[in-house]
This record gives sequence, C-alpha cells and structure tokens, in this order.
Amino acid sequence: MKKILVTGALGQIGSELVMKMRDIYGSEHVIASDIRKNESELVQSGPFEILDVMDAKAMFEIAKKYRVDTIIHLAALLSATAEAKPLLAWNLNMGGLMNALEVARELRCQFFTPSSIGAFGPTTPKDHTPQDTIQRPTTMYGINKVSGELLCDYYYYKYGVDTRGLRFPGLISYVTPPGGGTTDYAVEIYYEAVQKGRYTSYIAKGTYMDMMYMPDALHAIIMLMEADASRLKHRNSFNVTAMSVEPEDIASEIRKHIPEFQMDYNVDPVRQAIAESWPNSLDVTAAKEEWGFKAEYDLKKMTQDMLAKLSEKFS
Ligand code: AKB
Repeated sequence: MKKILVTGALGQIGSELVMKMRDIYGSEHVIASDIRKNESELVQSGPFEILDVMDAKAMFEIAKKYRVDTIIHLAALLSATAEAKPLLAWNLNMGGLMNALEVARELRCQFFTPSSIGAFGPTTPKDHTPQDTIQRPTTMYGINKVSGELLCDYYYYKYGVDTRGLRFPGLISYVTPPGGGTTDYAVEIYYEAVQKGRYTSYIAKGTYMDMMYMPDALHAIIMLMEADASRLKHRNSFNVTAMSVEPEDIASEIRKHIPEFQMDYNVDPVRQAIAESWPNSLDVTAAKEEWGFKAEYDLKKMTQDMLAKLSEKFS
C-alpha cells in the first residue's frame, strides 16, 4: 500500500485529494501537510504536519518519519499572485519544488506535481494546443511551470525518480475556493449566482480558456499515478481538459437553472492579459493514449452539480 505525503494539502486541490486518497489507501497512509493548520475534517481524519516547503530539512524529516514512498507536491502560488509577487513566486514555486524533488530522489519516492495551461504562452498554437509544442510563457507563473516540467523530467532521466505531472486547466469546485488564479472567475460565478443572482466578471466576454471539474482532476491524478510506467512516453506534463469555455457560456448554462441570473463585466487588465496569453483549448490525445484519461463532466453536467451542491451549502 502506498504511503503518500501531500504538500499544500489545505489548498484547492489538496483539500479534496487528501480525503479521496484516504478513502482509497487508508487514512494513516496519507500524510497531509501545509504551512498552516485549521479545524477541518482533513486535519482531524489522519496524519497532519505543519510544513513550510521552503524548509528542505523539515520536509525530509517528515517524509522519513512516515516512510513515505510517494510525494504529491501541491504547495505553490497561482498565476495572478505570482504576477503580483514575482520574486516570492520564483522562490516558493521553484525552491519548494526543488526541495520536494530532492526528498523524492533521496528516499526513492514516486512524485507528482501539477503543471498548468499557464506553461504555454502567446506564441503557442491557441486551438487544440498539442502536447509537444512551443512553450514561451510571458508570466512568472508560466516560467515556473515550464521550469518545473523540465526539472521533473531531469530528475526522471538523471536520477530515475518516477516523476509524473498534469497540465491542469482552471479547476472548478464547490469545496475549497482557489486563490490568486486567473481562472478563479469560473468558480466565483457559481458561488455568486447562488448567493446573489448576479456576477461581475473580471475576464472579458469571448475569452476562451480550458476548465475541468474537480472530481475529474482528482481521478486524473490517481489514474496517472497508478498508470503502468512502460506505457508513458511523456512524463511532465500531460495536457488534460474537459471543456473550453468563455464567461458567456457558463452564464447561459447557469440561466437554465437560475433564469434571472445576471452578469456584467469589469475587466481586470492583469488577469485578462494572462488569460489572453494562454491557449483556448488543449489537445489531450497523449493523456488518452498513454494512460486512458477521460473526463466525465462537461459544462452541462458540471453546472448542474455545482449549483445543486452550492444551493445545499448555502441553504
Ligand atoms: C490559475 O489560474 O492560475 C490556475 C491555473 C490555470 O493554473 N487555475
């Protein structure tokens, strides 16, 4: 049975991934860690350690103490925050990743860290963006993600560390809101539709970006980590997505359930520029062929579920 250390466990992905992995592998087999602690079920339901990923020694000690054989490294700043604090982003996103890879190398752990659609840039083909293509991002976050992909491949080729990764699109969930991302609007729109019946979008009408519902993202991480290594031609990182949407697409889908829902725009130039530098839609052929990626939720199914779950949450 795997013994897994998750960094950034209280974040948007970690807070759901830890619970799902505890169901699959057993509570004692999934060690959650984050720079802070809270009163959530995650902290109560299994091992939890306070860990600043910049502290290499502390990370090594925790991994050794629990004899982990898998590291899921999630602690990182998202795109808009990274753009506002580029130096901190470089230090945390790259320093944390390097520390985690070193622990994986020393303790012979399997390794996962997410990349992003942010790893692409304005010179990348925008539609059906291929798996292997131009990656010249113009954001600090994107530079971190491309460097991270290369670094993870380097640890695989040079040291034989079993590194695997996914290029995530915007992830939508009703459990833990994201913070500081460019695609966050696609989560906020559902919260505000349910709570206020209206939303002001900071991303302009007609701006397409890829999105995916959290259950599909969690399933994809687990499938990739369980995939037969001999089938993997790529490692870091696989394109994955479930839908390519713009704000009006989400608004129209919401109106099928909340007909009075209204949306207007107050475009944020910083996040709009980031969005425009990213692809409209990714090609996921490599993920399908090499480890059977499949998303269950399209915009319609995701909207039904998001609105039902949020209505329950705020009733
Ligand atoms: C962000 O918007 O920064 C993230 C991402 C697409 O990587 N959600």
